[in-house]
Amino acid sequence: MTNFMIIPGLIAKLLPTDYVGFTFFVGCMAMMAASAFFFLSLNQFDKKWRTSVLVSGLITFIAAVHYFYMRDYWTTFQESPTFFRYVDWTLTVPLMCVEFYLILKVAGAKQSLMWKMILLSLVMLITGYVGETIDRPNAWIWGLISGLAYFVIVYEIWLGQASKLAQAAGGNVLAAHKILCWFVLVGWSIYPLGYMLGTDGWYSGIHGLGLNIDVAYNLADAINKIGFGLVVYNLALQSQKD
Ligand SMILES: *C/C=C(C)/C=C/C=C(C)/C=C/C1=C(C)CCCC1(C)C
Repeated sequence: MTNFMIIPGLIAKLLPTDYVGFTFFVGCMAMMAASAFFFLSLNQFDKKWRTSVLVSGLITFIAAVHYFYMRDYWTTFQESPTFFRYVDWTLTVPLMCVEFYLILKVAGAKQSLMWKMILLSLVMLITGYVGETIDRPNAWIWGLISGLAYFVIVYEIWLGQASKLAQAAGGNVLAAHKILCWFVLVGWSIYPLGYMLGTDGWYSGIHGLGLNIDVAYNLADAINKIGFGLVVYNLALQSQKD
């Protein structure tokens, strides 16, 4: 490949034509800036909301650390850093499930709801990882199982117990819950699309679109981690005013 150069002991060169590397680079910056924003805003919130905003910051911070590593991995090897991608998600997606629980606590959400969502998210991610790495020939089957777990999460927050709690809470909490539901339905759906771009199956026809799996994942991460965090931040801000 002509796209990179390794000079031992020095940093790898990121070329302007390397658009995958560029999205990793911008991802580092965006996750870092968002973390600073959430952490530095903590003092303005009272106890009740501080944990939620703190978790928003932890999500983008954990992602930032992974992005710095993934950026270097990509510039050095020109290979998808799949393992660390999934390490990142395995830490941050359960934290997003915790966010749902935290904001619904006002309506009496139980920890069992949180654990159920965490378990579903782990099933979704572990089966996805198996399909992308260990058992690639059966990627579509693993993707399907992963997709089912994703579907149950979507059901839970849109129509299940979580949605009923949001209705009961009403006001700002209901409004924020609705937006988070859209993030999960639309924003998270970019991931299965990325998966199909990076694995073979009945859907391989979309490989011709010229999109790249890492660009899809990087874009989705920025939207979902920072956007999701901002919704929680805004909820804390609005609720403090009333
Ligand atoms: C910050 C990271 C987030 C919000 C990651 C979310 C990841 C997903 C929703 C992944 C879903 C997948 C499927 C639904 C099927 C194919 C395999 C996955 C793991 C890419």
